[in-house]
Amino acid sequence: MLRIPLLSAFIICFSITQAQTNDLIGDLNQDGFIDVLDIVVLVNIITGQIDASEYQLWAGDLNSDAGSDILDVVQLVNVIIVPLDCGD
Ligand SMILES: [Ca+2]
Ligand SMILES: [Ca+2]
Repeated sequence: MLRIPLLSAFIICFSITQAQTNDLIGDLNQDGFIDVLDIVVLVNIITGQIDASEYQLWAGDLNSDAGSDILDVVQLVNVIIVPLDCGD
Protein backbone atom coordinates (compact mmCIF):
# COMPACT_ATOMS: atom_id res chain seq x y z
CA MET A 1 0.00 0.00 0.00
CA LEU A 2 1.24 3.46 -0.86
CA ARG A 3 0.57 6.40 1.44
CA ILE A 4 0.86 9.83 -0.06
CA PRO A 5 0.46 12.83 2.24
CA LEU A 6 -1.54 15.66 0.71
CA LEU A 7 -1.13 19.03 2.39
CA SER A 8 -0.50 18.13 6.02
CA ALA A 9 -3.85 16.74 7.05
CA PHE A 10 -4.92 14.35 4.32
CA ILE A 11 -3.49 11.02 3.23
CA ILE A 12 -4.65 9.12 0.18
CA CYS A 13 -4.15 5.37 0.46
CA PHE A 14 -4.20 3.13 -2.57
CA SER A 15 -2.67 0.05 -4.09
CA ILE A 16 -1.65 -0.46 -7.66
CA THR A 17 -3.04 -3.51 -9.41
CA GLN A 18 -2.36 -5.21 -12.66
CA ALA A 19 -5.67 -5.82 -14.39
CA GLN A 20 -5.80 -8.39 -17.14
CA THR A 21 -8.01 -7.37 -19.99
CA ASN A 22 -9.66 -9.02 -22.94
CA ASP A 23 -9.96 -5.88 -24.99
CA LEU A 24 -6.86 -3.85 -25.53
CA ILE A 25 -7.84 -0.26 -24.91
CA GLY A 26 -5.43 1.05 -22.28
CA ASP A 27 -2.83 -1.60 -23.08
CA LEU A 28 -0.43 0.67 -24.91
CA ASN A 29 2.55 -1.67 -24.75
CA GLN A 30 0.48 -4.66 -25.90
CA ASP A 31 1.57 -7.01 -23.11
CA GLY A 32 -1.99 -8.12 -22.30
CA PHE A 33 -2.17 -6.12 -19.07
CA ILE A 34 -3.14 -2.60 -18.13
CA ASP A 35 -0.62 -1.36 -15.60
CA VAL A 36 1.74 1.46 -14.73
CA LEU A 37 3.92 0.72 -17.76
CA ASP A 38 1.02 1.72 -20.00
CA ILE A 39 0.75 5.00 -18.12
CA VAL A 40 4.44 5.63 -18.76
CA VAL A 41 3.95 5.01 -22.48
CA LEU A 42 0.92 7.31 -22.62
CA VAL A 43 2.72 10.10 -20.77
CA ASN A 44 5.68 9.73 -23.11
CA ILE A 45 3.34 10.04 -26.08
CA ILE A 46 1.62 13.12 -24.70
CA THR A 47 4.92 14.82 -23.85
CA GLY A 48 6.35 14.02 -27.26
CA GLN A 49 9.07 11.73 -25.93
CA ILE A 50 8.02 8.95 -28.31
CA ASP A 51 6.17 8.83 -31.61
CA ALA A 52 2.96 6.87 -31.10
CA SER A 53 1.94 4.10 -33.42
CA GLU A 54 -1.58 4.07 -34.81
CA TYR A 55 -2.40 1.29 -32.33
CA GLN A 56 -1.04 3.30 -29.38
CA LEU A 57 -3.09 6.34 -30.39
CA TRP A 58 -6.19 4.15 -30.35
CA ALA A 59 -5.32 2.27 -27.14
CA GLY A 60 -4.42 5.50 -25.34
CA ASP A 61 -7.61 7.33 -26.22
CA LEU A 62 -9.57 6.08 -23.23
CA ASN A 63 -12.24 8.77 -23.39
CA SER A 64 -12.73 8.30 -27.15
CA ASP A 65 -12.33 11.97 -28.04
CA ALA A 66 -9.87 11.27 -30.87
CA GLY A 67 -6.91 12.69 -28.96
CA SER A 68 -4.42 11.80 -26.23
CA ASP A 69 -4.12 14.13 -23.26
CA ILE A 70 -4.08 14.27 -19.47
CA LEU A 71 -7.73 13.21 -19.33
CA ASP A 72 -6.76 9.88 -20.84
CA VAL A 73 -3.96 9.54 -18.27
CA VAL A 74 -6.45 10.18 -15.46
CA GLN A 75 -8.78 7.50 -16.80
CA LEU A 76 -5.91 5.05 -17.18
CA VAL A 77 -4.76 5.73 -13.61
CA ASN A 78 -8.31 5.13 -12.40
CA VAL A 79 -8.27 1.72 -14.07
CA ILE A 80 -5.27 0.48 -12.10
CA ILE A 81 -5.58 2.25 -8.75
CA VAL A 82 -7.83 0.69 -6.14
CA PRO A 83 -8.70 2.92 -3.17
CA LEU A 84 -8.02 1.33 0.23
CA ASP A 85 -9.14 2.12 3.75
CA CYS A 86 -6.14 3.63 5.55
CA GLY A 87 -7.37 2.24 8.85
CA ASP A 88 -6.34 5.37 10.75
CA1 LIG B 1 0.20 -3.09 -21.00
CA1 LIG C 1 -8.63 11.03 -25.42
